[in-house]
Amino acid sequence: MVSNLLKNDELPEGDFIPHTPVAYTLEEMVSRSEAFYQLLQQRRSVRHFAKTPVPIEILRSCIAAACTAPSGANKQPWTFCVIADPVLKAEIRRKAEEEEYRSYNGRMSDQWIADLKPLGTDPFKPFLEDAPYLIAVFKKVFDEVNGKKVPNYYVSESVGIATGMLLAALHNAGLSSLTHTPSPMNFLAEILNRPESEKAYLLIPLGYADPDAKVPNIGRKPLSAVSAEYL
Ligand code: IYR
Repeated sequence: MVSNLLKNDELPEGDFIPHTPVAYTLEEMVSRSEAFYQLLQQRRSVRHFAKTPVPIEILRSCIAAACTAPSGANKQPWTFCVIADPVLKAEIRRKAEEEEYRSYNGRMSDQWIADLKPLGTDPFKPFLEDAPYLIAVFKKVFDEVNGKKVPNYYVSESVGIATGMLLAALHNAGLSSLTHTPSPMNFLAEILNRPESEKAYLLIPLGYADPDAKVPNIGRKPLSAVSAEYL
């Protein structure tokens, strides 16, 4: 009932601070937006990694960048697990390949398999051991506060945005990555001993691309096909 709603001047007050966004000239805005697009349009999903080590500080900065993402009620409902331990990587590969074998041999539709043909994917996932790091992204369906379950909101949207920002940050740092979706991926929470509140969202192998890495010859849709302007 409308009479139950609080009026604006009755709403509980938060703590507000001034915000001054960085200001650019119009020319700078045009050139920065174009340069950012040029940077991102070079990003590719990579499935062949060099075993060359990557300094952990780079990952920490990229994860920190991802965590600046907006989220429902600012709950920041994500955990980014960084895995370099070869034993854990081998276990993750073994479980992922087990699931993927079933997916490629019956769980995925013929149409799905046909749609994946241009990508050249298969159930074998050596990149899960070759990549120096895996980042397992978990969504926090709820928070645990003093033993109580407190809800989070728009969890998939929030974690999707943060993960997109992570991919952009990794690319910006000069690293290659892959958004890998072994399905189902409940095994990740088990292997990594995550709490009940966390559900696996995505697995991101990353590192330097192998110098001989090849990527599929596929393109992006033109802007006219993916946007509509109502000016
Ligand atoms: N998860 C499988 C299959 C797969 C599905 C989609 I949709 C892709 O864009 C790519 C792969 C795999 O990772 O091989």
